[in-house]
Amino acid sequence: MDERVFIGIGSNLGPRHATIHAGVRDLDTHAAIRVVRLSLLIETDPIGPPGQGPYLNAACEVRTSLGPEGLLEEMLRVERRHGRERPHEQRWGARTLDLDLLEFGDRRIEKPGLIVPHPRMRRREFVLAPLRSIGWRPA
Ligand code: A4P
Ligand code: MG
Repeated sequence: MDERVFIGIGSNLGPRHATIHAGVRDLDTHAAIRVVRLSLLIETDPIGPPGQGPYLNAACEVRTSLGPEGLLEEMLRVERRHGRERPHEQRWGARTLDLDLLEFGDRRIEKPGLIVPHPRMRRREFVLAPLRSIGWRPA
């Protein structure tokens, strides 16, 4: 369980608080994932297409013995379990639960389905504000 990982969390559909807490609990329930810190849940204005409600954003720090692909797979599974439906969505549209892999140790990954560190996190206040609340800022 030695890789230090940060995950960005967002929700702007349904019971946002409950969904975020349940999603984090689901991650922690996995035998190879341990959530060590959860940030404040911060309300933010939506960036993207008009007509969506405000987001709750958060971030968590986890330790895992999974590789990056294995962890992403589990994150996508948790999103689906909480009602995330991708085929109907427009880019940056409303979603029940979004889990983004922000950093995975000091690894740099650029594959079609996985880019780490997350390319947009440094310029997004909705990612940075929760991270600040757990005392971490991207390098
Ligand atoms: N993928 C590649 N790299 C990663 C990664 N590091 N972490 C692939 C997670 N997924 C990654 O994801 C699409 C595909 O990206 C995944 O299947 C995975 O294989 P997605 O969740 O459908 O895409 P997304 O999160 O909508 O896209 P993106 O581009 O990561 O979105 P952003 O830039 O994070 O924007 N406004 C507020 N206030 N708060 C928000 O949280 N979020 C977004 C999404 C827009 N506006 C927002 C918020
Ligand atoms: Mg995402």
